[in-house]
Amino acid sequence: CLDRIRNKDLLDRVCSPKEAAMLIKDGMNVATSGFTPSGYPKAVPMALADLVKETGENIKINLYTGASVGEELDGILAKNNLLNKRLPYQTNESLRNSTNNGNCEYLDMHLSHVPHYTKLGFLGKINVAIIEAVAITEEGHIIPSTSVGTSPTYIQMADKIIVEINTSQPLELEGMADIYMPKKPPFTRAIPIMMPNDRIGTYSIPCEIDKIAAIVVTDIKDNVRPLAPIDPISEKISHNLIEFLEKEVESGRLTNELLPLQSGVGSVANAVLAGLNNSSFRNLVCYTEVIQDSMLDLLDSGKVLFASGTSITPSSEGLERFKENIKYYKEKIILRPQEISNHPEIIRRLGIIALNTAIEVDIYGNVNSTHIMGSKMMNGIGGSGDFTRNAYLSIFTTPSVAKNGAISSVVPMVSHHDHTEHDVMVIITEQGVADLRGLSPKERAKCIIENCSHPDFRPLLRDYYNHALKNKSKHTPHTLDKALSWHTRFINTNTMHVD
Ligand code: 0RQ
Repeated sequence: CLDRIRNKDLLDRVCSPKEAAMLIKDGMNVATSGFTPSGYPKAVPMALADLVKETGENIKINLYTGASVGEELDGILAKNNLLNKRLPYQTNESLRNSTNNGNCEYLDMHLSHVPHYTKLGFLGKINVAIIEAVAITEEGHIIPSTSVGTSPTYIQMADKIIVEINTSQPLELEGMADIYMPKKPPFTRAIPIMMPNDRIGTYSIPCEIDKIAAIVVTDIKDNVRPLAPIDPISEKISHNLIEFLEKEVESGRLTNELLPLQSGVGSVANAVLAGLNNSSFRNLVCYTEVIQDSMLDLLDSGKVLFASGTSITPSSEGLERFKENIKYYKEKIILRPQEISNHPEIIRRLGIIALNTAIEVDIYGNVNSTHIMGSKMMNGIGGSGDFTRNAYLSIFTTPSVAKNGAISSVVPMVSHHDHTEHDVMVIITEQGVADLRGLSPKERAKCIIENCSHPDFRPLLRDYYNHALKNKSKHTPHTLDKALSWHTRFINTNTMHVD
């Protein structure tokens, strides 16, 4: 154990998950490590749920994480009704249900805002932080596992820290993280990342040793999410994206090496990245949040030379591959705090190509990435807003229809706004590409309808637009009582098609 807990004085703080869970009380703000089911604590939250079952105590906490975490944290706590509030991003079905049926408040935040809000005290005091680690150093500093997320800030701001040493996470992860913590605003200094592979910090997260209240040793593996197999629609989207980027190269606006790439989460994003492997682009670099399977493939093939992110979250097979070749990947991957991976200053400076997925887009280029039919939360905005607004080139992909063709992903007006028309440069579906740069609202509407909508819905979209054009105000033509009628039609009849 001494290779994992390197300060002998800390050994007497090793305890059972149950003893550690007893530090968590009703009403506390509990912050954890974890970013996309990766590197999140598992033993202590499960013990907390057991403890509550055993004692019948009424405990509800506010849970702050880096981003989505797995079943052993979000799932177990949501199922046992232990969550009062949750932020900033999630992908867990039980938590999604709990949020949508009103049992748990959910605050969907830009991921770069989380460390910022925490430092400034906007989220209240952090009573306890639970952090998964591969080891604690002699000084009491924490070596994170497969994600860094908001852990540095949570550790800095928490009253007490519970460390979960996870022995299923290889010790060789040490050296992959680059921990740099900007000073509290206002009047902060420039963050000295000039190139995506710049290292500017330390391998471990600074931690006041006396704040470590409990250490739990576990070997529970991350409950990584399976990715859907790449389907023909995603392949076509990927093909359209590559063709668009090739035209950018031809026009001289990009070179064959493109620019640092950011890619979002989910099956479509994974397929889009996978397509790059067969493209003519070379020597690519990624400055992103999440490193999924397709990124490992790109690193293996040499197509991508280097990737900076805040978490590694491959499928279970991908995770085994990662662990087997960890020495190789350590030279090619840097994990940064999400404060740095998602920082607007760096995204703008590096000139990033941001690739994210929409749930729906509207004819003027507004994007909804989070809500189904305006009210039902899917996952959350994650880092897509951080990257989109500050990108060199912001691109959204989506299949043109959802739910077996019953729903058009191109609608007159989005039922929820995440990314506004001001931030969205390019929309790509399997039907084609809408390049919105420099276009006015009316020009955008024609471009999106004609290039991106599904032929089954295109005449209806043209009808909507032409009808709206007859109104007095012609800058962004809308007929307000019809703008959301496609959604209400779906809610009432299970389809957006008109009889
Ligand atoms: O639901 O599984 O119940 O059928 O939405 O859709 O097509 O499987 O796509 O897995 O790529 O996820 C936007 C949700 C896409 C994801 C989103 C339904 C569809 C299905 C999922 P079912 P697909 P994906 C970096 C950036 C926001 C955060 C982000 C996401 C389900 O990419 O969460 O980008 N993005 N972060 O049926 C009704 C529509 C629909 C629809 C799809 N128009 N209407 N339902 N669906 N379109 C990462 C981080 O920040 C951590």
